[in-house]
Amino acid sequence: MKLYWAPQTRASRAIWMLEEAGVDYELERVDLAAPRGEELLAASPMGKVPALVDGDVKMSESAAICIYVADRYASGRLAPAIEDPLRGRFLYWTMYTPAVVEPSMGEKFANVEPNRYRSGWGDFDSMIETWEQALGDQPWILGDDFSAADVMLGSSAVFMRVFNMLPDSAVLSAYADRCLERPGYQKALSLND
Ligand SMILES: N[C@@H](CCC(=O)N[C@@H](CS)C(=O)NCC(=O)O)C(=O)O
Repeated sequence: MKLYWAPQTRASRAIWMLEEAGVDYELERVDLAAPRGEELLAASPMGKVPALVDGDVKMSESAAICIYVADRYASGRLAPAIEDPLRGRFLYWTMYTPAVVEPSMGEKFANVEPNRYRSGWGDFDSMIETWEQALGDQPWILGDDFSAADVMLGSSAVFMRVFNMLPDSAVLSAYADRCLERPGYQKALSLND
């Protein structure tokens, strides 16, 4: 399995995910300033990272990669099985990052006036409030068990902290700390240096 990555990008999520799954993988570093090769473009027609090639599987989008790796290599461990009632919550929260967290963060960062009723992602404040309420006092978004959904959400919480966008929230701050304690995330972050 080959992961196309570049330091300081969303590819860290995919590396963290592969580490959690405990699978063997090879990293192919991408120079984001250079033209992309054929294999990367087959996995990611926009030439973005992360992109994954696993035999005949060629794919991109960090959330999709997390779900794929969890289902294919750690089902029941990092993703509830299809028939598990927690599956719906798992999918919802894995997709929360690209569908809600990132667009509302982008809007806030760019100082765009939000409209929580018109936008599919609501707005930054309702995004945070919904996330905090869902976590409550449980360690992970599905409860006691860490899952691929936490890779997506945890990396977003840490990213927000780095950009001083993480609000004064004890719940999200403790969550970011818990994520940072995971060896797989530490391994992924160490590649950024
Ligand atoms: N929605 C995608 C976003 C991927 C993305 O934007 N990747 C950036 C790095 S964080 C990239 O490859 N940028 C280089 C480019 O667009 O040329 C995901 O979550 O994987």
